[in-house]
Formats: sequence, structure tokens, C-alpha cells
Amino acid sequence: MSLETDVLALAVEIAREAGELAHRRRSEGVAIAATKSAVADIVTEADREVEALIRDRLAAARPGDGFLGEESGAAGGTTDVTWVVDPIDGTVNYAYGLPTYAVSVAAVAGDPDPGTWTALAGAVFAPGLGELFTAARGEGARLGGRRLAVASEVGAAGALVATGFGYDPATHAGDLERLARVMPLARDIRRIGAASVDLCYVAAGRLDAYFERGINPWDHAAGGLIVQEAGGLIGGLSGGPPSREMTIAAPPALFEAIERALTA
Ligand code: LIP
Repeated sequence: MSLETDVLALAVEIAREAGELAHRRRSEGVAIAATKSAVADIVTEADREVEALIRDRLAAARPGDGFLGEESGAAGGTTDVTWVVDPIDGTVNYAYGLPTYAVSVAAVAGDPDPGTWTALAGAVFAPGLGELFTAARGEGARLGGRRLAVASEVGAAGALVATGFGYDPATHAGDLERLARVMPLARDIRRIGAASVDLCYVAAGRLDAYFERGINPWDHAAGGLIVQEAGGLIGGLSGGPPSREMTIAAPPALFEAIERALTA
């Protein structure tokens, strides 16, 4: 087995176990543990418990690897592999009882920096939807057993485009201004509420494109590889990597059109 296949198998096993725990905790009721960057930026007890489970399982299976998680931060390793983890992406959906949240687990090689890392494998498990999206580098993207491909063309009505808005109200005017720039390319807009799921939906052709400012490496590490392995692009502005400044995911021609609209 290649390293990619090995780490994908582990990502899948752990994302499933973690997703089942998140789902179970959801049915028991959600406790908000704290707020983070803004009052709307919440962390639940379940986020922390699920991340601890993922961290423990990874430490037991591959003790030398590094770790970068949304809730517990970064720890270097002795191998070239780092696990980039969002225990519950879509925390606000989770807190409100909306089913669109996911556990996102990725393995990357090199520094855990989206500008330089090589994504090896990713699993996005959405227990509320009963869907598991996966990819290993060079081996394609899948939903369950089905091979995924991004949308092949955008019809005359325009693209179905997803986006998101950060938790800080001070950024909302800018987000709306950027949305207005992209709107001429769109037939309609979706705000799914979980970046990893937005990316998997682009990979599956359920959305034509996704863009958002302010998202973090753990939001896009697994979903970004799933987009690439489905034939799409993920990146930032002016040829840069996905970053907090901007993350765009789409089939190549639409990626360029959205990037142009955002930089014009
Ligand atoms: C969230 C995303 C959401 C995005 C938020 C945030 P969290 O992740 O997936 O779609 O708009 O800015 O990053 O905080 O739920 O893990």
C-alpha cells in the first residue's frame, strides 16, 4: 500500500468514529463551551471532545506525525506527515440542529501550510447527511464508492455558487461587496454553513463553485484535495494558495472567471 492509501484508510476510520460521536452528542443536546474570535464564533463541548478523540486515535496509530486542529492547535512531529483536522466544521449548523456539519480529517506532507503542503488524503464525513467524501492524491475523489467529477459546464443561466460570511460583523460589508462582484456569474447563491461540505459539493457537481474569505487550513485541507481529485481547482487570488484572504474552488474556467471578478 502507498502512503496515500494508508493515511486515507486511517482518515476514513477516524472520521467515521468521530462523526458518530458528534452525531450522538447532538442528539443528547448541545452545550456551548466558549466563544472564540467573535460572539458568533462558538465552540461546543462536542467540538473539544471530538477533536480529543481524533487526536488520541492518530497518536495511537501514527505517533510520529504532526497535528494541526481547530480546537487544540498545532504540534510538530518527527515524520513528514501532519494531520489537519476540523472536528466539527459547521459548528453553528450543529448548534442549531441543522444536519449540514462534518468531521474533516486530512493528511498533508511538508509544513502544515496550504502554500507549500502536499495533501496526501482527506475524508469529510457528514453524519447528519450520512455521506462520506474521500480522496487520496492521484487516486480520484469519491462519495462512498462513487467516483466524483466537478461540473463539466455552466449553463446559460449561470453558475450555482456557494459562499460564506465570517463570524466578525466588521467583515460583512466587504463580504457582501465581493458577493456583488461574483453575482453576475451566478444563477443563484447557496450558504451551506460548512466549508468542507461546500468543497465536497463542488467536487460532486452539486455546486458549480465556492468562494469565501476568512477560512482556515482545517476548513479546506480535506475538501480541497477532494475538489482537485475531482478535476477542479482550489486556490486564492492572483495564483496564490487558498488562504484567509480568499479561497476559491471550481472547475478551471469558472475558477478563473471568479478570480477575475474578485480582483477586478
Ligand atoms: C466555519 C465554516 C463556515 C464558515 C465559517 C467557519 P467552523 O467553520 O465552515 O462555512 O463560513 O467562517 O470557518 O467554525 O464551523 O468549524
